[in-house]
Amino acid sequence: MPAKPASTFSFNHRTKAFPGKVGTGFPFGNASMEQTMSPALSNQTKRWQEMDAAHHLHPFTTHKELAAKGARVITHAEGVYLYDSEGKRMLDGMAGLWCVNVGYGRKELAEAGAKALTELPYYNNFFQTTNPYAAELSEKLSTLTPQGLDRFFFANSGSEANDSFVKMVRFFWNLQGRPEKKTIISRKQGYHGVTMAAASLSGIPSMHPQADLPLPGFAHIDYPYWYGQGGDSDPREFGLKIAKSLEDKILELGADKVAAFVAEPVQGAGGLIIPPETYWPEIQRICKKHDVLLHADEVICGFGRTGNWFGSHTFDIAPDSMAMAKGMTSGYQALSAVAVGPRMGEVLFNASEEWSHGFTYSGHPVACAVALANIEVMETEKLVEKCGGETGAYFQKKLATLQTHPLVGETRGVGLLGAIEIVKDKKTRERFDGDVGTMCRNHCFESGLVMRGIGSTMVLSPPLTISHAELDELFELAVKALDLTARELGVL
Ligand code: PXG
Repeated sequence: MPAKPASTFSFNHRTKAFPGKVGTGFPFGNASMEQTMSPALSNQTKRWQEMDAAHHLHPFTTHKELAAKGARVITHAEGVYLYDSEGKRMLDGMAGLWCVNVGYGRKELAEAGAKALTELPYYNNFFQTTNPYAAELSEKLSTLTPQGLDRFFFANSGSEANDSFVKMVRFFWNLQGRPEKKTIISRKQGYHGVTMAAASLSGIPSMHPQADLPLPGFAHIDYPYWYGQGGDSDPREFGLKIAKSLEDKILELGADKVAAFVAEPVQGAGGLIIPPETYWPEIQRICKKHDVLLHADEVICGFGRTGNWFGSHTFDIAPDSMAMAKGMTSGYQALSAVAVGPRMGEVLFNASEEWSHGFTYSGHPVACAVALANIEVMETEKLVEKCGGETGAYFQKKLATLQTHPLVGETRGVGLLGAIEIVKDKKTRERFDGDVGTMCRNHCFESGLVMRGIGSTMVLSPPLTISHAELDELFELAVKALDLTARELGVL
């Protein structure tokens, strides 16, 4: 029997039969928000689409395809709803890109940003200078992070935070007189960003060949995807088996050559992979045993998403360092940070040589002011407690009801993260040929819901402010989209 999951997670396994063909596991294949160019579009929309098609290179997009269809133009947003230039309303089941934790249209954040823009629109933190917002934010963050992670380096994106970590950990081992301890191990299907080092950390195969990545000094191991790869095994045993691949890799490379292990508490863009409960304790044991630093990528899990301030709290992880971004400002400003614990922190703070790294906008006053206001809203409205309590529980209860749908093989989730596995055969876990995630995602859009397709896994990550009534609407729309997908596949 599958192990009983910890109370905060839901693994609604329908079967543990051997899987058939699993999904492509390719998360970005269906990232674009395509729509059919319709002659009924307003002139203004058409004009924006033309400008965009002529001049705008989009992230993770096949531009020929986008130009033929025309981009959806999102013009405004309020609460959990997005509005496009044609006036269509969509419930944003993804909180933007897993980031708008306090919902759209929050005046508190806008006002804090406007105040900082008026008082100190910019000054840098180089040359022995700071600003009140960066100082206050770093102190505030130290009260929220796991024990000991009390020092912060600020950057502007998750990619930059992880890139900065790579440089930091190299510097750390150099200062320790261990310049050979440099290889960083991360996981297949991990997503850590797109800069050269962050993309090298990422384990999504399509992200490497175009830029001749990964760089030397990066290695990837298996990831704990029980539903897709665990077959008939007990999830607990599967968790241990996959954790062991870290030890195997460390021994293969030599522990004296391995600097750190980098992983998301829950893999997000790689398919919302929630590890079995045996996984994280074993990973931590292995890191300690071989003196390998543990870096938690909290870019999605941080700021309440899993029901605690950080995923490390939810999964009882004690990392040496963390990356955070997204929910830090609820996406209202571009801001990220690397948090470091005492081991790295003491060495970096006491180094007699200069830390030769930093961005023009590190600790930007406006971004830090917005982050402070964002955290205040989260605290005042008890959003983390709600995500770990009633809102999260209601979301997980509704998510679990989708298991009875003919297309759904498994649902799983934690806090306000949810995944729905679309399968052809619930017993064998065989997948449909073709991109059913995109098919379902398109039905979601048409029905007025933003839900993300990753291979044949649909994922949800709504704002933490979502109400029960809005969750009812979200799941009604999800069922509608699943029904339309089933019909298109000839199942219903
Ligand atoms: N780490 C994690 C865990 C992420 O999810 C990054 C780092 C990089 O952050 P920036 O700010 O550099 O993008 C991310 C970003 C998707 C999707 O479609 C997910 C991300 C970014 C874009 C798309 O799921 N995550």
